[in-house]
Amino acid sequence: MNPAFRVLSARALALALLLSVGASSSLAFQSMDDVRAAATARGLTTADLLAAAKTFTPSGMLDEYVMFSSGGHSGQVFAIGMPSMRLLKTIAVFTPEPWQGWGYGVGEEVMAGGDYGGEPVRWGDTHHPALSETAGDYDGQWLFINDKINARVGVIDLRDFEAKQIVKNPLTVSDHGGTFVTPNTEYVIEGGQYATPWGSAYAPLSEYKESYHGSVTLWKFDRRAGRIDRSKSFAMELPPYWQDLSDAGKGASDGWFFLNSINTEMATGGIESGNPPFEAGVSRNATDYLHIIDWKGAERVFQAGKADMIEGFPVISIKTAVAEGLIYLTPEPRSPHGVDVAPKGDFVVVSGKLDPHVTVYSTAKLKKAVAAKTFSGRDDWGIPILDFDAVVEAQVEVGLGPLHTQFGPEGYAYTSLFLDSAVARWTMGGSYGAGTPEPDWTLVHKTPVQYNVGHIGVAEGDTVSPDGKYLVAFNKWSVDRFLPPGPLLPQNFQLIDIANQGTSMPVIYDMPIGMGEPHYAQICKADKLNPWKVYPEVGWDPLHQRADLMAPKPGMERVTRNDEEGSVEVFMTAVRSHFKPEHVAVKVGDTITWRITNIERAVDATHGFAIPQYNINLSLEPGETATVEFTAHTAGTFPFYCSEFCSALHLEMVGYLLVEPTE
Ligand code: K7E
Ligand code: RUQ
Ligand code: CUA
Repeated sequence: MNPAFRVLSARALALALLLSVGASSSLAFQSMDDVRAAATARGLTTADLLAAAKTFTPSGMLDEYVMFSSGGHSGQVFAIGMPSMRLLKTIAVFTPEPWQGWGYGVGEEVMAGGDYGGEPVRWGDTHHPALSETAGDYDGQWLFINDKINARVGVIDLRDFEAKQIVKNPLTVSDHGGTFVTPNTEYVIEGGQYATPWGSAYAPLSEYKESYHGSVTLWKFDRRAGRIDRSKSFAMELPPYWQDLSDAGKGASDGWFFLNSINTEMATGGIESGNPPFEAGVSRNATDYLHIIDWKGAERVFQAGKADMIEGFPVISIKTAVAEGLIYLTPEPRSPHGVDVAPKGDFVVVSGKLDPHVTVYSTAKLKKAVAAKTFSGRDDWGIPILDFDAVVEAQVEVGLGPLHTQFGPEGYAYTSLFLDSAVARWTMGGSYGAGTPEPDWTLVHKTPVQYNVGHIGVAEGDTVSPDGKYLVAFNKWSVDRFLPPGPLLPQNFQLIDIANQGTSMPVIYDMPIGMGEPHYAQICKADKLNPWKVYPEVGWDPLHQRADLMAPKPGMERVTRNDEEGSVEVFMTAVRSHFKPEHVAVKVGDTITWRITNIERAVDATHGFAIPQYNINLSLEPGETATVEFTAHTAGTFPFYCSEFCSALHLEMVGYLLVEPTE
């Protein structure tokens, strides 16, 4: 064959290919020149384009991670895809959420578990989500979240991303240490915070030392039931030191957990009490106490019946804990905040807002000091204080206002610096030292963030095997990062690329989280999660996660009235695009039990069910059944309708509730 012809035909082929691609998509004619032109028009730099390439997630592409963020005083939890930083779902927990039907027909039963006399509390202040773990690694099954303002714990089932249980702490009204879980989710731990008398009863502040208590509660999690088992849960009394953040040991420190404290001064005031101003009062001492607690020992002591009943709840007294060797203290830099256990459990990192160092305790040294009784003294409750120098491995100067630490896979640790508005990367030593090119226990780099960072989260960053790759800075202030939606500005979640070693750690995305004030988040590999796309069967009861035998099914729709009792039962189905039955006639004063099933099997075919004036709005996902009970208190004509746009005939998905006056 003539070589020239061969060249020509290859060219012709390429041209034909180009044209055929071009015919189906104009993208074939886009080039890097177009990218450059678009970037220039918007003033984007090469670094911006690189950040976009690392985060931009085209339609249909799925995220690699799901971040579960606390929702702060929204009372909820946010599920956010990473690296796209797209909000996937607000998970309703402590606060009603109409688009999920939470608190408007369903959800009340879960929320009622957190009521404790007085008016039902219908919001929460969520701080620390904790994913369930197996062998110290996220298993993608459950999520726990504390409510700091009322001392409650929520349990979320990750099969459907819905809250299933709320438990109220009987001992206190204030929690902050947790939730976090032990390495096999044996316990969900909730450390109290601001000390109160037991049960938050009244006692004057002058009786602070005698009558006010700290505590930590170990909620037993029953994985099979998917619920906290209150009957197997217990608490430990602690001094009224305002315990703060906490973390469970793992690996080398399995069987222990660590809690810090911010007010060993036991200051409760205040100008009125003649003390120095409050803030100075609680941070007068040079150090506070890290609490080191043997939970496996505490479990044995509890099971041996050595707990006292307080507010109907078993509590191991400090006296018993000291006698049984369950609790130790050691000094920690003043105004400490975060305490975080390294992946192998061999180091415990504490940072104090008023000290520019992170303080690294060695598990081996802690154990040795406990065994050798290397005590520097005892506190007022007789708790042994381990000598600081005997248990500290290193102190690393990282910057101003260190708060929280997370870990990477290769031996880097990351600490948020509130006052510096930066995230520090530093190297660990010991068995991690070989993983990083820099010397052990040294600051490597600081990335500025915008602004006032609180927690940080690294992908799987507090498990036994951190992924690294991404770090998110949960910034308290955003100031100038977004268009101002009035004076209440959103918090700023900043995604940082930590895939490279050394000093490369750029911010690659900003996400305004315009709801609540998130604190901590845990970041789970998406392939560990395996949520249902539709409920397993038609007639599924999500609260109990089983088929409901009473669920209305096609062919058995009806309205039955018991004249004697004045009760009405409705069996209704919902399917595109009608409710059946469409008319429900009752009389004023009737008690109504309204059962409704979404009989759809198609993914995403959700129907709503809303009744005006009766404060009812359900979200019925495919297969879901729900039961609402109410009294027909108001006579009138009430068109109920589907509140989810489900089909072309969605607006026609309607019916009438007729409530006939009795006289
Ligand atoms: Cu975990 Cu915000 Cu509750 Cu630190 S706290 S910042
Ligand atoms: S109608 S498709 Cu409510 Cu204006 Cu929306
Ligand atoms: Cu069903 Cu809209």
